Amino acid sequence: MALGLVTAGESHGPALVAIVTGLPAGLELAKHAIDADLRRRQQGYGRSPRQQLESDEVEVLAGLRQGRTLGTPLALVVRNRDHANWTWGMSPWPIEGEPTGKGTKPVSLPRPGHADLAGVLKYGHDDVRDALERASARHTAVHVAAGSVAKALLRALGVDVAGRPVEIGAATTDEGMREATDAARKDRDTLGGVVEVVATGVPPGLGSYAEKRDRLDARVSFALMGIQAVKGVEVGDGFALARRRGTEAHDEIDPGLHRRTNRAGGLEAGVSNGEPIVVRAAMKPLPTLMRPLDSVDLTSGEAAQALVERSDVQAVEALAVVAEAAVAFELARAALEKLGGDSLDDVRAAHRHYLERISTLWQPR
Ligand code: EPS
Repeated sequence: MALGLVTAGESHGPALVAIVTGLPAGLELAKHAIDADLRRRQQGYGRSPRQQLESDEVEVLAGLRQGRTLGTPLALVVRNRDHANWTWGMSPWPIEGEPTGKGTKPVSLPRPGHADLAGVLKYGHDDVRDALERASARHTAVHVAAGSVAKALLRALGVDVAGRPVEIGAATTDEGMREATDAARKDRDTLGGVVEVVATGVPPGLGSYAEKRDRLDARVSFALMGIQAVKGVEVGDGFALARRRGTEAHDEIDPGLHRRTNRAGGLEAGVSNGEPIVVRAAMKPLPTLMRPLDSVDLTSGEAAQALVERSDVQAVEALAVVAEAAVAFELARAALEKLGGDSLDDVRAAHRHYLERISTLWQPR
């Protein structure tokens, strides 16, 4: 069965939920490792006061026994602590009596760049909140939990996946990124940036050139583009390749079948080539602004300023963790397609057998 993921959960609802299907039995998971990834996602210099309210931790409701997967659907939950302030406004069921707490008044001022306007038009909501709650990047928390599980599986195959911010605003050094964040905070503005994810230890031959839906570069790009606020994805040298000549664009093959460069980012023709997989994602500046842009009040139809709310200044460090999770999940899916079995031992045996078969030609560095 293919590795699958479905999630549910609103930003200020009771909890976020993920169900991961298609995991082999016998994979050992550690709660502290998943929680550590959840914490990494919450940290970051530009995060909002919301992060002081949340202290994300995973609960497992199914699919795991004594820390080992059962080969059945794995159900993960991350609770929203902030829900305590929204129990009336975000209650799944109608509550009798006077509205109290947050989220009780309808939102009618859509933010340019958020899902607000499109969501209201598409679903016929009369409260922008009905759209923004699910569109919020809050539910990336549960994607990170699922990605952490995928990373445990990949680790069993010697694959490591790591994400990091490489640009915040236009800054590329740690100090510059901090300064840019401070300057934007002072101006009550927001920033975007670029993150890079590198996967090492990926064997050649994951993915396929046979159909576009099978191409691993397409699948990893899809996984990254599906993350909130991502507006661009690059594989290897990406757009820069378009400006080079062929002799300077490709990666020469040495006698050990390794590459002298890695401009392709470890992916050729949609298939991993044994070099590190290197992908980047570009994030637009966050659309919730303290200095709002022009919009329209949907109740009156009059010109108005967009909704003003607390916001992160930038969440690029968080995106690095979310992007790492997304790439890990897609690589785990591709690895199981090639090496899949009902138990982790089956997967490991298939991995060993495959590496042995190609070993006369190619060996890991
Ligand atoms: C988000 C808005 C902010 C962020 C949130 C994503 O939340 P709030 O509206 O409660 O201030 O903090 O991200 C998280 C809560 C999180 O855990 O990442 C948005 O509109 O996308």
